[in-house]
Amino acid sequence: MAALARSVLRYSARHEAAASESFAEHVVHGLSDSPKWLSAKYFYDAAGSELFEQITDLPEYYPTRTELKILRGHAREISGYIALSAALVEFGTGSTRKARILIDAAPQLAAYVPVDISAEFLNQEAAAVRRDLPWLAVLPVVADFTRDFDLPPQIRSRPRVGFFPGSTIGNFEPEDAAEFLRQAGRILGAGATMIVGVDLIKDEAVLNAAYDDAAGVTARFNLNVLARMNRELGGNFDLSAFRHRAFYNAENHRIEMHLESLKSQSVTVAGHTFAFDKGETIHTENSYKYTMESFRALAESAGWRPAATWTDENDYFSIHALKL
Ligand code: AVI
Repeated sequence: MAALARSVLRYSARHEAAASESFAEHVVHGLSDSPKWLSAKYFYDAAGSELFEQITDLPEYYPTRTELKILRGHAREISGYIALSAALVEFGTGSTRKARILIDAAPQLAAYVPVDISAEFLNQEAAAVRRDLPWLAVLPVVADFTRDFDLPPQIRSRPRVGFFPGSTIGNFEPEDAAEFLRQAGRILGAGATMIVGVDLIKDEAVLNAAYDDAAGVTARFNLNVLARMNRELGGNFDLSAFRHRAFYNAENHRIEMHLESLKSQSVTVAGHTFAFDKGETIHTENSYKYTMESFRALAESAGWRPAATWTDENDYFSIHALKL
């Protein structure tokens, strides 16, 4: 598959100030902190997006496959939560594959509004959906879906259904996830429905393997952020002097990804020099896992009423329908 040149914001800023920073400012900010950290949104340059696509096909990475199975197996029931002549608003459309399953099962839909920060990628995807589904009004919106944005005026009088698959919500800190849901509610308006894919807490060995695959694709995905800093910010990271680490932090219900320095070293990037001790890490991602109940409680705290939940036979992944 061709590299997806998408730069979807897949991670909310850990610090409020970080939201408006440039990549260079962000790197200086995160690497000056103790412990060092970077926002996972910087994983997704063209190379990182391509590596993420490869991750979704790995035998160990169950979320994508499992969510697709739940969507296909329950598409008709899920479509029961979609009102007549509604608009489906997808937050952060990395690929339209999942939305198409819903659209196929919900002929009552009148419009599809994919929202993404990458105009080029979004317009390509929108053109393909228009070609395949000529009866559907396809109205792409170029926006950072983690911020406030305006819906197209054409859907002003239509019922709205939000769609946020992939457990991307797990890459937000829980308080940011609640804030995102609150904001999605404000954007979608009274009477809206939201359909959200959420990864579930499970056996730690299954979780650890999903983020540390035998083929080393997730390691390359993580290390790519160092290569990106070298390419874009004149960095001199030696990728062989860092290793990928991923583990489930049971206390905080999250997978943590880190890049661990294999030796004591100094690295220069964005015009600044940073010292690393041997064993010191850069914390690059959190991927929160929920129980069905803990996610429903989070949604309720954000003003949504949990209406239905679907899962797979192993209870690995869940899809929630929420109502405003
Ligand atoms: C995009 N997001 C839902 C992925 C996840 O599972 O948290 C990103 C990822 N990181 C490592 N593997 C996949």
